[in-house]
Amino acid sequence: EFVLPERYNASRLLWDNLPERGDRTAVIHEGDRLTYAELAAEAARIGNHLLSLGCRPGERVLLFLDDELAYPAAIMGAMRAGLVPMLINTLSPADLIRFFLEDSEAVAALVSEPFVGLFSSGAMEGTQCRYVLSAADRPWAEAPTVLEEYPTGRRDMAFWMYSSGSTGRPKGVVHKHEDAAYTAHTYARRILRIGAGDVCFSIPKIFFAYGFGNSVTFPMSVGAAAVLLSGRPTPERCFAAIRNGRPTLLFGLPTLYTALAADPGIETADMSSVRLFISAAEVLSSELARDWKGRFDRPIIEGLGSTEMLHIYLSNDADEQRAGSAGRVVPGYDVRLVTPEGRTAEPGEEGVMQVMGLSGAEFYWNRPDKTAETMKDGWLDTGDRFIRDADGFYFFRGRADDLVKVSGQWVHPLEIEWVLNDHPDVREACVQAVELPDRRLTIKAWITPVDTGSDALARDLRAYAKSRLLPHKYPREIVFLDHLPKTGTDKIDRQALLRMNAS
Ligand code: 3SK
Repeated sequence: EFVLPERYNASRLLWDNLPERGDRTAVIHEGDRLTYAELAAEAARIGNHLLSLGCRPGERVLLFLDDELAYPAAIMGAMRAGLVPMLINTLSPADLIRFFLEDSEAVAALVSEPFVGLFSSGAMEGTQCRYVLSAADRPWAEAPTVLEEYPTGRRDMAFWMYSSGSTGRPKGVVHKHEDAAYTAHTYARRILRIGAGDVCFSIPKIFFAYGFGNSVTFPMSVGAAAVLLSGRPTPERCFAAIRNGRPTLLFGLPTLYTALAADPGIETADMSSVRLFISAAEVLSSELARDWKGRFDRPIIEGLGSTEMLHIYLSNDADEQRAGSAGRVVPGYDVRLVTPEGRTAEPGEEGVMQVMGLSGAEFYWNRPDKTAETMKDGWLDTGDRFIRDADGFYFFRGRADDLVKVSGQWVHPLEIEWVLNDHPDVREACVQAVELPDRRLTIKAWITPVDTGSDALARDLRAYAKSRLLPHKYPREIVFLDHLPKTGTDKIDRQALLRMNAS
């Protein structure tokens, strides 16, 4: 049962460790580590410093931090002071940072050393942001290490993330104090069975809702440790972090597992400490999942979540997995599939997924239009099409809006993508509809080959797609690339490929 007092502040996820677990390791970063007592002291310094600058409860503080020791401290310290931290993607360019500052009216920014140049006084001009604090300088170093908890309610605004969405400007997703505790109670306890002995290592970073749970709130909820990796998560650096940090829970994404599996370092990688591999955000290729299990003797547990729900609400688990499935409903969430006629889909029938659960954001900041479109009567409309099998496993079928008519017939480009991803000569594939000069749509595939691309391989891939799908479902155009472009959260950057195509 999940019960929180009406007066609740999410910083308790950290502070509740102090009576019994203050001496345990909380975070490890490049050879440095902080115990829970040390992390709470640093969090208190940051919260006190922000208050001493004149930041007031309810005001936003923009965190532009890489995964380093200051990140969990800043989140927890700001929330304990009643401030509202915003977790921002550190790949954001200057004009997007300006949009975040203007949209949120953030009064201060905490910034990792490599990004300080993006926050010059000129760049802040005309915004409400009065202070830019460099994490490397630790301007809070002399602040008091005791910070009284601001009396927030469990349903008060606690922290924000921005959801990029497929089109339009990003939307501020406003989370409540109870949301993080709920995701720890549901997914982390029931699916991961996380305990104090666990060591979490999330390659996806903390600014991503997935990484925030994996590296911050999940380990804190039980007094476990988190390994943080700043900078680019190249396979070599990931293997080193695993070797040194000995994680028990390894969190990745399909593209990251693909990169690790393709790297020569995989041959000697020591994964013996890992009890569960976790993947989310995109469909994992069945071939990769099979090869990984064959190599490391443990499965990759696939799940699906969203920034709006804060973490994973559909998941496979250690005991039962279905290849290509996002899993079953995580206990604590309700999921329904709605048909175009507005009824609940039967098993095997496709519908657009809606999800409900206590960790769901209730609105987007300043966006009543998008809030009304997406959040209705407690249900969040995900815009994802799924089917559910008779055993309750959910299978992604594409976005609600990605059906395209090619040569007069409906095609889901993703269906073709999945097939190509299973071809032994394909490392990674992306399939999308593109416009021809005469405005008709055609299907194009961007492929990273295992070896080299050639006309013969392109012919083979077309024949392969035709042999596995209806004959009209094959890519008319195929382009071979060394790498597919990625977004800040390591998903394939589909928009970038479309832009490349148009230019
Ligand atoms: O994309 C996902 O599957 C996801 C998972 C956990 C938390 C947040 C997100 C977006």
